[in-house]
Amino acid sequence: MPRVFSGIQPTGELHLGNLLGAVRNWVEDQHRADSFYCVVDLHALTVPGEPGALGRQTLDLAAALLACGLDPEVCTLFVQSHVPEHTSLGWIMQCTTSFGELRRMTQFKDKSQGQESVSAGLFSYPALQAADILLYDTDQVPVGEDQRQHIELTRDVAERFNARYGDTFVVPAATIPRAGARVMDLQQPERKMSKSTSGDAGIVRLDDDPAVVVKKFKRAVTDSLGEVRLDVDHQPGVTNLLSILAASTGRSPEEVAGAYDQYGPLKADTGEAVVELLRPIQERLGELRSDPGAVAEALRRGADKAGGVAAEVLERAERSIGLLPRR
Ligand code: ATP
Ligand code: LTN
Repeated sequence: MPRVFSGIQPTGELHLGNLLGAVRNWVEDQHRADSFYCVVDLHALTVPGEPGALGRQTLDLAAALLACGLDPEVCTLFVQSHVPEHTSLGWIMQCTTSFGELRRMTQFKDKSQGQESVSAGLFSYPALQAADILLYDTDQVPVGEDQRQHIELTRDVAERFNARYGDTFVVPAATIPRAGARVMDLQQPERKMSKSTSGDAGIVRLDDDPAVVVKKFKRAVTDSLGEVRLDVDHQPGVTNLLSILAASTGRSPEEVAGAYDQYGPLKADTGEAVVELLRPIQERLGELRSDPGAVAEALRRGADKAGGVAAEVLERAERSIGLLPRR
């Protein structure tokens, strides 16, 4: 069985982009691969947050992932800070990654822009991400399009380490979905929908009321061309709606584009399709939120299992380098 690993930051509530770009595929992958999914709370420390809020956000995100269909009996769901091997290998990865490589990362450029103060952690973030992935002998990393560059860096770093110290790490590959890999903000369709930067009208949260979802799609920004075509450059809003409708109904964007010639019906149908997609998730989310003890217990078992694998791989890496063994 292939090994799958992916991560998500507890920086806010899960949204439609997370679901279509990543989490939906995690749910499928858990049945065909040995799958590890991690709430990367240490990555969330790279940008300022409300003191004391991270634990609650971590538990709530874990509940949302279970509501989406992750089954803790089938996959391993855990919290990054519960497995300290991540930071140990993270340091080793920082020392295997160059300043120039990190400087080229577009997520760093986006997230540091306009900030008064930028943490060193935000800059070295992709080295910790590489450690997350390499610690599990990962073959495949299911992510949205925005993470492609980080996975490429992880491959480069793994290959460099293997060449320098001998064969140690499995070199992973990104798996990016055909439809839904880049869901855009409904109000600013040239920007991706994001937990931490989208405004309320631009983002569809997993627990938005059905009436709210329909309204957000009705008000989605389109253009004045009056044509329904897949054209990211000239019609980013319309193209986004077509991609969302396609990804939500299992059709191709081309097929969906051929079925509409007006914006009103396209917006209404996309809203309805998303409401249907979210309905079963919202039902389960209500149940899970009322039993936080069960979610915390699932995370404890996940960390025990993940920690076993991570400890072995970290020790392998330390031996490859030639650090003095403790015993
Ligand atoms: P943040 O705003 O804090 O960076 P985010 O909303 O971008 O958060 P992440 O936690 O960084 O979400 O990403 C979790 C997963 O969801 C990743 O695999 C990422 O590629 C995917 N993802 C995030 N946003 C989108 C999007 N708009 N469309 C498709 N996939 C997305
Ligand atoms: N960088 C990712 C989150 C992330 C991740 C990972 C994804 C951290 N570690 C390991 C895949 C594998 C993001 O910003 N979405």
